[in-house]
Amino acid sequence: HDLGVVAVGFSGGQPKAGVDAAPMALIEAGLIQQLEQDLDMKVTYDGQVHNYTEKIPSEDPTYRNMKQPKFVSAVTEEVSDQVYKHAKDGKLVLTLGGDHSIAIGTISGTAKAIRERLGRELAVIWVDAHADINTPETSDSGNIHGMPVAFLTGLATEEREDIFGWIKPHHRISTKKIVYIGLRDIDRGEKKILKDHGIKAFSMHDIDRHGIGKVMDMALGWIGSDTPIHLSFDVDALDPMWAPSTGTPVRGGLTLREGDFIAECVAETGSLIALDLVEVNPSLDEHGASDTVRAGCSIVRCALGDTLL
Ligand code: DIR
Ligand code: MN
Ligand code: MN
Ligand code: MN
Repeated sequence: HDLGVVAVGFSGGQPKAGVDAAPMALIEAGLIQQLEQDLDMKVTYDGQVHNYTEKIPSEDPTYRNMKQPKFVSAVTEEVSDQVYKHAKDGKLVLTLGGDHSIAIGTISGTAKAIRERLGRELAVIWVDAHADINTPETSDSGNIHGMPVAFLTGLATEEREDIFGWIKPHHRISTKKIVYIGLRDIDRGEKKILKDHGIKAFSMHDIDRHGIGKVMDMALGWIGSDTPIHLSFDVDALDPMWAPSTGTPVRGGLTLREGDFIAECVAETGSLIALDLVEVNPSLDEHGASDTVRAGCSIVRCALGDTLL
């Protein structure tokens, strides 16, 4: 398989430094070699972790409650183009974040490429403790990493070209084509949005009730076979026991095996066209971040087709 890798060293969608160092930590742990050698993938990677310093605006005041709106908008617009270029060539795209605001770029890029190449709509599987579907108005924090799904679905829009006005209809996805897995920390405003729009979501409660096997059957059943899938995996979906090095850990999460299992099930569909791995923050662990980095590498390998037997 042909794989395009984009390394996005970006932390501007949330306040904690360090998440920008994740792509290098994942690559230094041997991720790209593992994909080439163990999974026989043909990898296209420009060899750089992009930090987009050239995109830092001279001033970037809070706008409609969004923090660093111009910087996040400019970086995600660039990421969208990077991901689009790989996807339109028919490559599977792996994006290593970075905080989850970068999914505004990755998913808008694949949505556009899949429309052009296949005339199809994209489905998104969003694995996360959080729904990341706040609009600027419902957000308490103002952190844009809590808003990407609102911008991608058009629930949030903005005219200003320099503050996400670049997002056009061909970049967007339908609220009916997104499925959440692993939710357990949802803001009040987000709960209302999920309910009002009938968005499919499997919380930790659903996983406890049915088991992860049944939940994956239901999640993939909702999407339907033969629909291109973009998997956006926030490492904080895993329990902090397995992935402590992340900006907003929430206890009561997925086990390491449940995380890998989700990725394996998506791989088995044969419909995966892009994968994001985000919110690994190597600086946030007193024991060093090796557990979280290893968990991240494992999820990527599983999603890209590594099997136990
Ligand atoms: C919260 C936290 N819902 C917010 N979101 C996080 O800031 O909007 N997303 N941590 O990953
Ligand atoms: Mn997230
Ligand atoms: Mn999260
Ligand atoms: Mn988070």
